[in-house]
Amino acid sequence: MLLGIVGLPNSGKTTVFNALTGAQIETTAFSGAAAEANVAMVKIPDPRLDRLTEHYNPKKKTHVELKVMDFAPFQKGQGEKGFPAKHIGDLRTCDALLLAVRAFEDESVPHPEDTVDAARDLETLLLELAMADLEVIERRIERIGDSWKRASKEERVKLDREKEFLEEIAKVLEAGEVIDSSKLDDDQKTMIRNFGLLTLKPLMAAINIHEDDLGADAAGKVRAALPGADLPILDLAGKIEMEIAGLDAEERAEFLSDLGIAEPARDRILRMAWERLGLIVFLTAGEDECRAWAIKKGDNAVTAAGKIHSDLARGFIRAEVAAYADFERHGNMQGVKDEGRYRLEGKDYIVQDGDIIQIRFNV
Ligand SMILES: Nc1nc2c(ncn2[C@@H]2O[C@H](COP(=O)(O)OP(=O)(O)OP(=O)(O)O)[C@@H](O)[C@H]2O)c(=O)[nH]1
Ligand SMILES: [Mg+2]
Repeated sequence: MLLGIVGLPNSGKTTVFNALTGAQIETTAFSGAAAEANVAMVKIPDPRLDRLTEHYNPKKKTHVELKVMDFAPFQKGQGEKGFPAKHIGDLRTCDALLLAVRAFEDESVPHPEDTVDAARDLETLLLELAMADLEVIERRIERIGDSWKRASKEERVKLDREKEFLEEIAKVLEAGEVIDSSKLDDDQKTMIRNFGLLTLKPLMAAINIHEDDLGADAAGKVRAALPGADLPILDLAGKIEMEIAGLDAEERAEFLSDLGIAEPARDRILRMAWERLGLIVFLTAGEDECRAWAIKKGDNAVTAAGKIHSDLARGFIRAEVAAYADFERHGNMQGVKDEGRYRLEGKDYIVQDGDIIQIRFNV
């Protein structure tokens, strides 16, 4: 899973990236459009995995990992061109985007619009994404025109249908609106699957506030100012959160309570991303390895098996399943079995968040 951080120059993208990943990339007031994208892996914290690891004492403990990329800034009003060409490919492969928006006042940090207005900037950013998508759609429409001339009668029918659909989408984007993917049929989804459209990705916004504004509900204000924007919004004091991310656990707890921050932004952002991506976690546990795995909500046992190894999906017989809550209540697996709650499930079983799974297979 790849989460991309995008935003206008000096909005605090790298600051948020550091807060999220614990990296210590330099942040500067000189927005450098030529900068390389920063990349880091984040281990998703999971108390259930910790508990299983304590119990089984395995050789290896493996968290679910999220890859995070901090991109160079969007330049306003330029669509794809406003974005370094070498990054656009990576940006289009992101599974979700975190839009970093500046709300902190600081005279030493220039703002491309000279004034700080988080709602305005978020709106700008959403428009930039739509413009970048529009370019992709228009390029494709042009190419359809070229192919049409050389196409057979049958192919033309197909191309016409595609063109008609893309023109519809272009209209939506031109109006600055978001494509509602829930209204697309499978055929339409297939047509645009490979475009990596930014506005179709799960989007989230992180409003970067000054620490003095903690508790002033900056996110709520942005939400109220943009009633049409359909994305989760949270706020964080980026600069402080970046410092917090560099502390060890004990110092961190103390620091957080001094500031009255209930939960580090890193955890809040990860949870938001998690929900937005529609992911759940299942666990495997044993003396070799305890591991957390991510799958989509609604995936079945065979898909889960395939995550672990393709052989397990191919030769799938049954999944042995225990709910984590049952394991926790008993403190061991034997208790779960004695209670008759250790289950055998078939291929169609829909995996639940926190399931501890062992696959029986035969290849
Ligand atoms: N006061 C204050 N300054 C911040 C905060 N977040 C970021 N800054 C400052 O704003 C400047 C830009 O921060 P970055 O995180 O580098 O912003 P960016 O969006 O990555 O910038 P570019 O990638 O260059 O566009 C730096 O000088 C930061 O110290 C904040 O929450 N409060
Ligand atoms: Mg940066």
